[in-house]
Amino acid sequence: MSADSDKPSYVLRYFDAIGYGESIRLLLTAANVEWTEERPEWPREKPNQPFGRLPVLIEKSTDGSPEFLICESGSVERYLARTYGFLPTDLKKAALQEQIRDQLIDAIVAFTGFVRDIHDEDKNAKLKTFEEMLDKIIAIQTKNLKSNGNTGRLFGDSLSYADIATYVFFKNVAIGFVKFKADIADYLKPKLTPEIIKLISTVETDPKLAKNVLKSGNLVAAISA
Ligand SMILES: N[C@@H](CCC(=O)N[C@@H](CS)C(=O)NCC(=O)O)C(=O)O
Repeated sequence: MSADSDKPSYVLRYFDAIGYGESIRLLLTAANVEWTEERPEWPREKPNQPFGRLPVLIEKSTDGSPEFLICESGSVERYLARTYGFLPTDLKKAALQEQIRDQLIDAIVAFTGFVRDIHDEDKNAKLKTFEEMLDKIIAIQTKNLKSNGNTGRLFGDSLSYADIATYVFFKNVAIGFVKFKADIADYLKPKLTPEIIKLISTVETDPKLAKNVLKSGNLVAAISA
């Protein structure tokens, strides 16, 4: 399916990692817009970014209006999700999806604390915090998936922002975090419920995402191996 030429095109500036870039990649893919990726030389390019960090998204319109630059992954994701219909226009319904993403990011930040801490005692305490958050996330998401009829979707019957954010969270944990904690997938796998496994497989096989979803790794394979 070719991208629509009346839609803006995009450049995503990010590192070669799942991290905070993958939900943006998948939203751009699902939106069926033209986009490319740029890997700035780091840290040389750091001072040239709006907030000094990545990701940064550049939107190029088709009507000659100036480029629109936006950073902070959550803001970028919501901008795209709202623009291309992966978040509902109803503010309350949208907030229910946004809260899911924010809880997931808290767990990512907790894991980053574990990675950065060099003191064993603190390090283990941070890992425990991450693990507790992970348990909570799995329990909440499983309940949400059950109340949506166990269809592999968190809301309604089509791909949503919350589905993408949740899929990317588990991709970060099972594939992205391996280089910091080699046994993380073994730790995660027994905790995953059938409802979450179904969400992962539903997102990974969604035709809208087919072009790019496997480039950062096959999550279904990673959690079933
Ligand atoms: N709150 C920011 C965090 C962004 C962030 O931590 N970016 C990291 C990469 S994942 C970065 O740019 N690191 C390089 C640096 O800080 O110099 C967001 O959500 O976009």
